[in-house]
Amino acid sequence: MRRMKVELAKGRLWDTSKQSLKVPPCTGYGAITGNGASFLGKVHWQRLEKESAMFPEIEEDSVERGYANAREVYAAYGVDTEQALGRLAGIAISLHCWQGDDVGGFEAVDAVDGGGIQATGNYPGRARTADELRGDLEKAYSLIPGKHRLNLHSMYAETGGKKVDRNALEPAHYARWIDWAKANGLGMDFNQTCFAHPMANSGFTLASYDPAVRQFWIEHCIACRRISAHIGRELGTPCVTNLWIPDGFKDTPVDRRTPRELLRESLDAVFAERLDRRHHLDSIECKLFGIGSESCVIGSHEFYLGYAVEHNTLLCLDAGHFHPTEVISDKISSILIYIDEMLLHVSRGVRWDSDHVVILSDELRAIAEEIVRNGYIERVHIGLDFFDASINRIAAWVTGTRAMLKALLIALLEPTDMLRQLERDGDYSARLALLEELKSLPFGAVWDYYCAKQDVSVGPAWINEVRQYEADVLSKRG
Ligand code: RNT
Ligand code: ZN
Repeated sequence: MRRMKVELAKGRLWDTSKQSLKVPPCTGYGAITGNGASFLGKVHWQRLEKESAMFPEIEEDSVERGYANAREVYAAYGVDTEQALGRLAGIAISLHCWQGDDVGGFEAVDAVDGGGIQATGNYPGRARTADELRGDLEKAYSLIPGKHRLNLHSMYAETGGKKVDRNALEPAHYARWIDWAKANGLGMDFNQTCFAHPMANSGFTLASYDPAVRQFWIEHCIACRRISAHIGRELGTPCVTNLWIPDGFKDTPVDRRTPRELLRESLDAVFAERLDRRHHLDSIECKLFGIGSESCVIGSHEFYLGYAVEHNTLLCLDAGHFHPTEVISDKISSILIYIDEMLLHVSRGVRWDSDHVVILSDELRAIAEEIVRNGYIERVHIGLDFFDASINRIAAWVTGTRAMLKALLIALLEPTDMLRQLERDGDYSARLALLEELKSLPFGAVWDYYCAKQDVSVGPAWINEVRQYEADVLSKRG
């Protein structure tokens, strides 16, 4: 045993004693600072793989002490941390399957492009089969506190090697996913896949001038709605099925009107069949521009907002689908005046890319605040939508989902009534000052305690598990 001081800075582990960390398992003392919380306590060191340091596992008594202190701090603001954690545990995040294989799917079709969905990077270990993807997802879920959902795209059908075109898909093609979801206690959501298919090669699907193309995609969308209703019935929780189409023009179109009228007609055909809302919910997703549709996207925000209001479908807002300085957090309270429920695709736009891994950014916090402050937890379905092929894909899922949960926790720990009162009194100085003070409250200690209670790694120790899984499983994939 020896005494050593460690600090976590910029995601790296430093041994300030300058001693090599290549030591057999031992226990030392460490100070770990980060996220507004600090602990001084025992740190477990495990054997080091590949000469790289293991991230420390924080001992339970340190977590307990940190939490006891945080609980008192929050209580001084009238905030009950236990209640906040209880509410957090009730929020399910829908994890998008497509981060695990770079939006590939497992259909027996020839390689196609189209749709502007492009994951960049070639980090090894992409899931090549549904079984691999399920295994990877299980690993990810095990590192995320709480019970969550799976968001599956229709192109992840399992057809037993048989070519089944998208307009002929049936519930049976998802039987293994459904069984797996049941076994793991996961709810499911679903998506029509109107891209990466020969019938989408023109860049148009439901808004195509070609009636045969439109008909094919209408049939696909209808098939998916029925599959969704089946999934929802089987799992006992409504399956949100989100429709996104890539249709749009690279260069300035002359006619923006006709494709939009065609899209409306197609949607009417897709949604004609009434399905039980206890099992299935329709959602439509807008976009401002995409790769190859820079000048005009047919399914714009205004288009789908109008459609959702008219038909009371869910509206999906993807955080990366607007002007770079435009935020979705500000839209939620306007939209929910007119429709019952919405879906979020929580993502992170970086310049022209709409799909970077979610981090605890100001906008992520603002999204969570809007949901929590306004009492929308029941009305806003939270899904993630990012795909990064340049880093470990499980690390991507876990980082993004943990960030979303942290943002929700911060919002749940806010003394909102106090802030509201200041605002109503017109005391904007105190409102601003208090909002800034709240940023340094020890939410990190509450988060760590939540992770411990939910039986997942506290702090950065989950990265060790991802590395281990990479060594044992991912690195063996061709
Ligand atoms: C595309 C949309 C859409 C997709 C997924 C794969 O810009 O965001 O949600 O990312 O359907
Ligand atoms: Zn999206």
